[in-house]
Amino acid sequence: MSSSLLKARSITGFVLAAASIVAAPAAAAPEAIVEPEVVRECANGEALVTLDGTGSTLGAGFSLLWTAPGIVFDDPTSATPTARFPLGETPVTLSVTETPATGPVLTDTATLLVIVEDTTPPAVSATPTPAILWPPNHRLEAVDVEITVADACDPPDHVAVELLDVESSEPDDGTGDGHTTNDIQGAEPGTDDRSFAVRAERAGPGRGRVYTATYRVTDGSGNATQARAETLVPHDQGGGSGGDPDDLEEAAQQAEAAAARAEADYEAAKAALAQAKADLALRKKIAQAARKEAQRLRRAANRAH
Ligand SMILES: [Ca+2]
Ligand SMILES: [Ca+2]
Ligand SMILES: [Ca+2]
Repeated sequence: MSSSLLKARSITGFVLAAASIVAAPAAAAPEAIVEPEVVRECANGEALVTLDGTGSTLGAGFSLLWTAPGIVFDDPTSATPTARFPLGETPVTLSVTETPATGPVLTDTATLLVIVEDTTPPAVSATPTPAILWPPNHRLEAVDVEITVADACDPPDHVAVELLDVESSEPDDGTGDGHTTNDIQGAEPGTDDRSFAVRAERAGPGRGRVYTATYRVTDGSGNATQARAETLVPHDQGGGSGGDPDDLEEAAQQAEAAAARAEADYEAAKAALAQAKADLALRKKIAQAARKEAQRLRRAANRAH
């Protein structure tokens, strides 16, 4: 007995569970055969998919019909129809029907799943305005970040943008940067925050400061890309002239701080030296006292003999 005869069949609207009831000969029974799953990568929200029913019973007296919810096939009666399938899973049914000249109409059906998936993360660029802050006058300056997203599957408004953090390459209040704090303000990590403020300053002895805003952009299928927007506060304007008043002020502050540290070091060394001298004098006194005591004991011993 052919395995196909064990399948449930629909005969002019009645479903029969037992093949033995079907009167048609095994060789003539229709068979619907398809691959159980078809997986395609998404492009612009969908995939163009050509299905394959050529393994089914074909020929004179047999007809095919493909159906799927919301899907329009180019030719639903073809053995190899083509249709656009949306992102996600769509069940498809192939019915193969035999219409003999005489006798009952026999139908066999097979189902498959068309899976359109997005496995590609979005391409992202993050561009800050301004990208360079000058002069380094310690003022807070607004930074706006433009995020451009291109995803193979999702439209730009279907991706999620999240600010992860804004970081400075220098300490908030480091050496030679003007004694200010809260150099990054108005940034809300965890939200789609594309504007914040950063302080236009950098350490005088450094090589310039970089503020880096890091974003994570996630498409509708959970594929994520990180992008960085960097705003630079250069050490100088590249001429190396050193004539910028702010540079001079920074250099003066730096020199003052260095002088203060040297003075403190000197005082500490002097104190340590004084302590060492005092220790030395004390040890000398103890040694002298010990020597005197030793002499006294020796004289006392001589007298006793
Ligand atoms: Ca994608
Ligand atoms: Ca600061
Ligand atoms: Ca903000």
